[in-house]
Amino acid sequence: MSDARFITVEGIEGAGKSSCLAVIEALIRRRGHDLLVTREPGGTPLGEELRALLLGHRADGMSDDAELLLMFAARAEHLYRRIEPALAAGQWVLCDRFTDATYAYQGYGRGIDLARIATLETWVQGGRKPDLTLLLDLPVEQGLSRAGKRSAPDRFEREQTAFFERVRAGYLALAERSPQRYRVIDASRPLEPVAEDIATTFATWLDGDAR
Ligand code: Z5A
Repeated sequence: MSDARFITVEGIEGAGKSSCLAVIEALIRRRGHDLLVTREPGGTPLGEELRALLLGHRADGMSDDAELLLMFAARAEHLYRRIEPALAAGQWVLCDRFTDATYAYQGYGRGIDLARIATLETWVQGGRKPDLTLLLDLPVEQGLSRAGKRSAPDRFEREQTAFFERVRAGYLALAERSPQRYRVIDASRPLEPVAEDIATTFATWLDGDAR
């Protein structure tokens, strides 16, 4: 049986996912594992086209249900073309966001019933879930301030603070519900201690309670 693992990284705007993904990637490669690094929405040619639709601005906006279904359409393609084949071939998968982002943003953020998301999750993923999810948690104001220093905001980044407060609370609720799978990292600190915490957390998970 393959010992490949599926690891996801989550967090609100400006949590520092990109920086932390590089740290985790280095840790996994250092242990000699073959690795696919990917992201959602995206990760395939069709998925990247859907990402552009999802993040882009339209004069007439986008309904919440359309947004939810496009997220899962991109995910179905991603699982079918990249994630499942990689895991089956023994390759580890490190993914920047996955279905927890749908619960957090479309569920807690937009207010879509979580049971409807769960139905789509079962349909698209069967029993597939990440083995480990690192949640980079920090206060919303701090995240928005970090993110604000970057380029022009996308459709999600233009949401108000209250939206991101709901998303953050949603992530923390998800982490509380699945303590076996989640590790919450205090991402409000400078990058160096955050990276050290990730390294320790990851090593402990790998050597201890991983499958
Ligand atoms: N979305 C959804 O709604 N539903 C779904 O199912 C999925 C996604 C899968 C795009 O995702 C949007 O899709 C996302 C949710 C939605 N929208 N939002 N918000 P994305 O992951 O591509 O977008 P993002 O959240 O903007 O991620 P990002 O670009 O990777 O940014 P980040 O997580 O904030 O990370 P960063 O670029 O590493 O850090 C931001 C800045 O802070 C940067 O200047 C860093 O140098 C700095 N930084 C990072 N860490 C630190 C520390 N520790 N101290 C100080 N400064 C730091």
